[in-house]
Amino acid sequence: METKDPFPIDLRSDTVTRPSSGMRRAMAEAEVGDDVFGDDPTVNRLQERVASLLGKETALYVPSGTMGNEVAIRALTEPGDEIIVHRHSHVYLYEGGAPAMLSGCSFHLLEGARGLFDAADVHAAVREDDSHMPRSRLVVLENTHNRGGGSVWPLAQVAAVHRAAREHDLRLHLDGARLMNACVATGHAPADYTQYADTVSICFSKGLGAPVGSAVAGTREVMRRAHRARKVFGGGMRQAGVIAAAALYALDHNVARLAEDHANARRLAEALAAMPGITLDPATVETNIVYFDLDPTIGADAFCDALHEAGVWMLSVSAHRVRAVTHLDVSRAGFEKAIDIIARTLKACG
Ligand code: TLP
Repeated sequence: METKDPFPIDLRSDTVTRPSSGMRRAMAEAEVGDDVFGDDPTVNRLQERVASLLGKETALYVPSGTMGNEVAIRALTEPGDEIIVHRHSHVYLYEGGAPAMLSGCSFHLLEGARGLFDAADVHAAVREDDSHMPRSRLVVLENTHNRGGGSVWPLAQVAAVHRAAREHDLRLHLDGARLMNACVATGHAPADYTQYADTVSICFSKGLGAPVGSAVAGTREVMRRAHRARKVFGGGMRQAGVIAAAALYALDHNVARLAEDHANARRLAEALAAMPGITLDPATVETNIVYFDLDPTIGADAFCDALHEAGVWMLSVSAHRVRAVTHLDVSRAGFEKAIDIIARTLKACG
């Protein structure tokens, strides 16, 4: 594993990683064809690999996590349907209103600590069968939960939510952009979670280090609809084997090492928690995402600007809240350097 430790140290997201030389070699050597005709051998290999990894009949390669979620939503719903989802979920907050725009769906928003909810919340959210009301149709879970701080869904809670959904004949989509983080953190296999989902999306371009690409998986019947939606949404790609090769490389080389990102996140969280002016409980850091709060006298925008200047990049997410995400382009030594810079910047801001 090469250690690049570029400077500045970019912790805004795990999407910022650059393909390693091994990954670039795999991309350069990829066998390709026209994937809209279905004959890119590398894309086909990736799709088979993902279907088997996720325990689903078939999988579809898509350009982004957003498209993976949105083709799944389009495949599982009809216009007028309502989607039951946590109010901090990616599909609601960060996909530009796509379920409304592309699938004609509205949302029923749930509360719950760290992006999680339970079976009782689903029961309470389901609408009566009454023509005045939208039709409850789909539950979306996010694992790990991004805004929830990289939180991991307990398996029993996923099973209970799934049971509740089925009692009302609802479908379930799992936004598994960081599902591999959940698996590495818990030791569960992906299929342990995905057995409860009709469709599941995963991303190669987050902690797995690929430059682009996601996949969505499900039954052949549902994925036929998803495949159609991918074309309609403009996601049909041609010689996509060049990027699918990066995803295959990521699955071969970058899954088990997510444990290092989790350890680095915990180390960063412990160091931040010890700094005056920062509120953070390191025990809440389960995977690679660290959120922390600044004293009311320190604005998150000003703090992040000062940090940026000093060479550590983080995201200001609200007035006094900041996000840092660990990933494979920053080693433990890089984090020690970042911690030093953060402590000095905080002192100057305080
Ligand atoms: N998340 C990005 C931003 O959009 C916030 C990030 O930096 O974390 N599901 C989840 C849970 C995600 O966190 C993301 C990306 C997506 C879906 C969408 O993936 P892309 O960016 O590939 O469309």
